[in-house]
Amino acid sequence: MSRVASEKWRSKLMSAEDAAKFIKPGMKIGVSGFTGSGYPKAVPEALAAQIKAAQDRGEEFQVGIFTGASTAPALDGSLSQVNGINLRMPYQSDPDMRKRINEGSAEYVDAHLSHSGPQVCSGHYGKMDIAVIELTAITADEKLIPSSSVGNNVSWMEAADHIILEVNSWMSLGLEGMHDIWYGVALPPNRTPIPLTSAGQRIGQQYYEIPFEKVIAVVETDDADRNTPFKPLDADSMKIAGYYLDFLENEVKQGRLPENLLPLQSGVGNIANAVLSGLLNSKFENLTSYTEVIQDGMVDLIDAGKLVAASATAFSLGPDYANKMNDNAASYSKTIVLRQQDISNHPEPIRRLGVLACNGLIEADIYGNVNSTHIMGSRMQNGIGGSGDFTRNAYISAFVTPSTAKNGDISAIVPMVSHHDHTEHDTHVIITEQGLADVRGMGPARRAKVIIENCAHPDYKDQLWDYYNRAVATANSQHTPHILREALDFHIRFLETGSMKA
Ligand code: 0RQ
Repeated sequence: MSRVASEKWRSKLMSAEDAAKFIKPGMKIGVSGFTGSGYPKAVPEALAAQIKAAQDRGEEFQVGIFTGASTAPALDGSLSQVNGINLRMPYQSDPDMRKRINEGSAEYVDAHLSHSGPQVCSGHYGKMDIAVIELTAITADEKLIPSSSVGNNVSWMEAADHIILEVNSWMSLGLEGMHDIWYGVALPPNRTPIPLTSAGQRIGQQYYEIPFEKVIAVVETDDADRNTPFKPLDADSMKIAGYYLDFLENEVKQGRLPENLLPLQSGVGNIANAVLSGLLNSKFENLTSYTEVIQDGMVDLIDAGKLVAASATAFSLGPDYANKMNDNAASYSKTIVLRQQDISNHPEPIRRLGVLACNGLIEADIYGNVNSTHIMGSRMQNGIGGSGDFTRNAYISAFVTPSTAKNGDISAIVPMVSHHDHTEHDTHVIITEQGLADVRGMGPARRAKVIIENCAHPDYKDQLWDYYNRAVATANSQHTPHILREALDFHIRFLETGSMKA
């Protein structure tokens, strides 16, 4: 049976190829999709084919692509392969997209995820032309059921002149009821408080409200989300997770955290997943989470009855877990709430709830400044994503990373980060497989000592101590000792010799 049950909405049905014809060169397109879930599966590929055909005729054809966060080969991949994107925001992790960004053929605006929707709605990027949004179903009584991510969909549908809907029958009908769409978000000066006082609370409605007259096409699809399997847990990830869990246990023991902790935010990647699996075997009960994505480890925690409320904006599941979610979505929706990203990542609830943030990094410096986005100061990896939203506003903000990269030739702890995403003010705890640095309540001198001693790899400790001690000994030594002429020597050495080792 068709997922577009309403006769009225069926009148807009057409092929992806015909729908993509509405998209013209230079348009700005707001697309659904967040960490590989809930992105449109057919129109972007049809658009990529039309761009390629136009280019073959010698015509220029590029568009601006605005998403929730990262998408999939069918979207970022297909459009970047034909060099069809001239502007991209706010987050990506696709190899082809990354290549276009770094070669300069696509302009990339690496925005905080919580800012991205409101910035577009308030016109920072000019007019948005078309929103392309995936749904689970349109019911006979015209209910529009969101799919596996909410992301910026509400903002895009509000900002865009026209809307194309993809209705994907791969999505479980059990998702109905999992979403919490709050139409109270407004731009200043009309903003009101977000009435959220617990992670699992529902403040809105289950369905989107979309003005029928704005919809120019409805396309039917039947295609799985991108389901990238997590790598099996390695020894270092498990060590890092172990340090973090010991830290949390001690915070409870010291009376600084309640026994069921505070809502957890867990960044992307394997270490974050190792933390979640560590929680599974821990003594913590009645946990909650207020985060961006529902990962495999959270599903296990829900199954074990340990995670009692989970708020996010999207799924980011491996293939087995995506199937499990599809089979049991109705039951999981008792625990999981999917919200729009300007609520899931909003500083106000994050600060109010006292979220415990745990995010990955590329490099941290001896004072706690963090680079999450750039390799060797220049090359964009993914983007800041939600890491800034959470770390700036968390109750306790932890960063996790292996102490080295590239087979040990790069130290993740450096004298000065080559790009700044999170400042020392936002870093409370840094953890590597070497150990944990709890730098709360410490000034720069103590921070440097704890970070070098507890987190740096033994191959780099002497080099870091040497830098620090000489910085302290310079005539210029003040609050945060640096030798500016040498602060990036680790990076320069890697670029020149292929290793940061002296
Ligand atoms: O390169 O792919 O060429 O092998 O960077 O590194 O170790 O696979 O790390 O997947 O955990 O990602 C910060 C990028 C870490 C991620 C970052 C190289 C390394 C590899 C990736 P290859 P890993 P992870 C809220 C949170 C921003 C968004 C965010 C990220 C590649 O966590 O995108 O936090 N964060 N959202 O070899 C040179 C170094 C390096 C390095 C790693 N120091 N120098 N290269 N690499 N360290 C989201 C939610 O709430 C879900």
